[in-house]
Amino acid sequence: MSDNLKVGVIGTGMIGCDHIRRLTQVLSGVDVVAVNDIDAKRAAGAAPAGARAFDSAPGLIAADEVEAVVICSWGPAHEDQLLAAIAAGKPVFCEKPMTTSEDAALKVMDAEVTFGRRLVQVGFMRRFDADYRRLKAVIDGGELGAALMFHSAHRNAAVPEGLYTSEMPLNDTLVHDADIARFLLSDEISGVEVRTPRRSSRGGELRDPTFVLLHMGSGALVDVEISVNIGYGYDIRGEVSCEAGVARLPERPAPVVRDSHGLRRAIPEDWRERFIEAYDQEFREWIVAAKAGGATGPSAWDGYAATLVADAALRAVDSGKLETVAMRDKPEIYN
Ligand code: NAD
Ligand code: ISE
Repeated sequence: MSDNLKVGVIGTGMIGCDHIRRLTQVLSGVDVVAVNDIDAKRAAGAAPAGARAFDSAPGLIAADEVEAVVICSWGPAHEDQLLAAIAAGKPVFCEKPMTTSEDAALKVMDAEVTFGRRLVQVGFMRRFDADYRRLKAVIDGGELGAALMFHSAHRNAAVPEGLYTSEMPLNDTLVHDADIARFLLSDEISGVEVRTPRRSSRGGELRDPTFVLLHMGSGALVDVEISVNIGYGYDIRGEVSCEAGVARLPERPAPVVRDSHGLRRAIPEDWRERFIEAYDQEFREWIVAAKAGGATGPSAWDGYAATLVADAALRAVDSGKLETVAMRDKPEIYN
């Protein structure tokens, strides 16, 4: 009998299929034994050899052959699926955003705290990216002194048709920058301001780009450019200004091309390409933790923090003011 972790994947859209590919073709120690999607045809088409396509997510979560769950459905569906996995005592990897409301995030945390230990890992893959990890090591090393500002740019080439609403740059995209700011600066976010510059004509009615200012507990400031329709590629940038120096993410390795357009390097097309190694590493570490019955890295606490920031950012768009982020006390299982 194989001791591979037997996983069920819920949501077989873009990232669900990409994760099924890495779980079946790239990583070891894991088998995808079950899939589910509200679109049954899509689930059947995505099921790897030997996997069973379930017609309901609760059915997949409860199945005896499923030891751990991977949730890649749309954000609003995550709450019920997470609660079912926790009730079943099964380790669960959930794509971001963990939830789309504070109330839902609190329910997930309460359920996990009642269970008594971590089961939930949230898909903030930047924490597993080697460049971000090295950047954090420089900041934590202390030789640059205290971090004062973090400049983050999060640029998507294009908006997937029908996927984006005006809220999504904040509750779907900003959550990554909020999470990585908390990770890099080892601090919580206490307030959010949002400014909306002149609208790009590329996005039609979409509010794009968006400029966000995150106030950290220490007083450090984080500015975030969210562009979801920039056209030229998927461009993630980050630079931390400290008391005694500045540290930034390196350029991605890519061939340097010289031709009639000049000297240039390719920019990744989308998140799949830019963060391919980070997703692999995130699942490598998750498989080890899930086999031991738990989770590692970004927790439900981190998912809750990001949800609060997205909520505050949405309020800040309307108010034009600094909106406070007030977190509850951190439960012991997240320390
Ligand atoms: P998608 O629309 O391509 O796929 C989502 C799939 O979930 C669809 O097939 C849909 O039918 C299915 N679904 C929706 N509700 C469901 C339910 N209740 N039960 C079962 N299936 C359901 O979207 P996507 O781009 O794959 O995004 C999925 C999730 O992953 C989102 O939360 C998104 O924010 C997140 N995501 C994360 C990253 C990352 O970089 N970490 C990248 C892309 C997407
Ligand atoms: C997508 O859902 C992701 O999570 C990507 O990492 C992010 O860059 C993109 O903006 C989101 O739509």
